[in-house]
Amino acid sequence: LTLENSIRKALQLGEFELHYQPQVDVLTGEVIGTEALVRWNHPTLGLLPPAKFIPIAEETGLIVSLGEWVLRTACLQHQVWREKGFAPMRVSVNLSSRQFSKHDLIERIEEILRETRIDPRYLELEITESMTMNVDGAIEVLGKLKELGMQLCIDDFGTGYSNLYYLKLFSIDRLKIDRSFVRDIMTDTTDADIVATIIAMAHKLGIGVIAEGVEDRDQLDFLHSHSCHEVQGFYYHRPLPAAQFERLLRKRG
Ligand code: G
Ligand code: G
Ligand code: MN
Ligand code: NA
Repeated sequence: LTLENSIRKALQLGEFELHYQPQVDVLTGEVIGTEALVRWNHPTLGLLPPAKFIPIAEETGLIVSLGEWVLRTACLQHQVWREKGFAPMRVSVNLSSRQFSKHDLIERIEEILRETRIDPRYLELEITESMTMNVDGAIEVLGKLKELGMQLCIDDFGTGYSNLYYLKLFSIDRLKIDRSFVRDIMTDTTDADIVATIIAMAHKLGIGVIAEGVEDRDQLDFLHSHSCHEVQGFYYHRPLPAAQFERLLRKRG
């Protein structure tokens, strides 16, 4: 079986699952959102991280079906948590460039919104800077996604070919500072300056900013002192299976 065919089969057999990494408000300690991250629960190899299968899924185009499964599953999970009485929170889903360039992206997303009945205000799509550069009509697509009522986040911000033009068009809700900058924030003054500048720019533009890859207290203090109040990272929580994420919500009740 080629890896391509195994992925196809895994989709049919329901071997993929989502883990949820909490996003925390530094000021209150509250979980304010969650990023859905796909894993492959492989029958013989165990739980495989995205790096093991996303590249092939991208190359073969299977990422489109996988991405739709991810989006639908995250929306359904959000609805389950709502029904269980938890305060509704933002759920972020990664969009691949292949998905972003599909001509029927908007229709497919509309269908998933209708089907799952999620309030789109709680759904955030994470896109990367390069996606907005490489796709013809990217600004229009972003505009249509906004019209559907969803939030848009630029993932890995600062690592791609930045196109600040789309920030000017107000279609972006949040910048996610790439973890490569956060990692060396305490030892590399350039990284520290870049992070401080991204935060300041987001505040000036009136858009949200979240830091990913926060692993220790010093990084957290730096971000806090520069008024970045949303963080995601191992310092607080790793990505968790849905049941464990739910336990966390209960504990924090
Ligand atoms: O979960 P982990 O930190 O190992 O994720 C590694 C990479 O895989 C990240 O860059 C993340 O954006 C990507 N990834 C995780 N889940 C998805 C998904 O559902 N769709 C896409 N396109 N990428 C994902
Ligand atoms: O590229 P993307 O932003 O979607 O990546 C999310 C990935 O980052 C997930 O695979 C997740 O496991 C990983 N991640 C989340 N928090 C941390 C962290 O604090 N440190 C490191 N090294 N990786 C993290
Ligand atoms: Mn992401
Ligand atoms: Na990222």
